[in-house]
Amino acid sequence: MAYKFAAGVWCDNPGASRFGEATRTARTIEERIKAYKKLGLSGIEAHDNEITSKMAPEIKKLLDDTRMRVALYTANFFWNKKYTNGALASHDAKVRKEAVEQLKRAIDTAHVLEADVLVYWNGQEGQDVAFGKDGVEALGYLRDAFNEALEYDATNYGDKAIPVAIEPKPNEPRCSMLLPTVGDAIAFSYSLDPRYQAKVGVNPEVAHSIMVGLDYTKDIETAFFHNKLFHIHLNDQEGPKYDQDLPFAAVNAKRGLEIIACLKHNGYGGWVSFDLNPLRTDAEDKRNNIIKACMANFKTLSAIADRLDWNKIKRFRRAGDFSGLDMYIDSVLLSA
Ligand code: GCO
Ligand code: MN
Repeated sequence: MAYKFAAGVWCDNPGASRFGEATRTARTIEERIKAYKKLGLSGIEAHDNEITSKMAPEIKKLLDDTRMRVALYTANFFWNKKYTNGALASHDAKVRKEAVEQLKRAIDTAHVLEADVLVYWNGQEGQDVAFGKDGVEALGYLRDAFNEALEYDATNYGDKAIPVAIEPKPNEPRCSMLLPTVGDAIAFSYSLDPRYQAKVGVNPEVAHSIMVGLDYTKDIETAFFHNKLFHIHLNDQEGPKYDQDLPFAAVNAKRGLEIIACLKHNGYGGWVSFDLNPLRTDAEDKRNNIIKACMANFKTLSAIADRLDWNKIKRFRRAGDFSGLDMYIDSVLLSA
């Protein structure tokens, strides 16, 4: 099966962080699109401050010429200081109104770019200190904002209304974030106007599940069960710590194999998309190594997943022989 690979344009960055200045030059969006094409990606992802509404028609032309697509488009609700204490779910009605307007403009631009999914990442929605926010109130604001944006899309674009995927994250940048897990995001989707509930799914990210000790495969299985796996952000993470955005399966190959096997087993037909942060030590000519690593790991593990004998796996499961199962999986993985 041929997979469509995509990566965020933010994954090719100059390497500046809270703790150190840039170690690489900054590339234009056009340069990044061309570089991604060369790497073998067929999709890009972007925020509304990376591909603005003004840039969109030109960028769309370049994408068409290079036979690339926008896999994901999203409103940036975390960078601007007006969103320091939240955007769509802010306690401040003026901020919420501005955020909803920004979301409607992002929907318009997503249509110009013919993006496949509109993602909502929970960014600055949350609190840093005890008693910091009334979560019930905040979820209500978020629900109202979603309903307004979904209504806008349905009214203006009818059948072409774009699917929305919520990307949950438990913490970072806030200490406790609203919609921390895949389960929370799916439950939230059922609080929306029933006319639009089927339009809203999830975009689970490997690192975001591992950060709080959750199992990514269980998260995507839950999303499959609810028909809500609209998109995926693959990467890896070394247990509960800050969000690392490491190459997919670079830390845990067996879990990577399980993720791919789960995607295949459940007939996932969407984008295989990577959300990454290249190491600051990667110099100019190594800046896209992390994307290469993801594609190589995915392809290698995908070939191994095809060699798995599902009848055998089911027999081990039925017999409750989980050490036998683990030895079988190791034998397929490690003899590859
Ligand atoms: C993170 C998030 C973001 C989002 C992106 C798209 O850094 O924790 O993963 O990278 O995926 O902003 O909404
Ligand atoms: Mn992500």
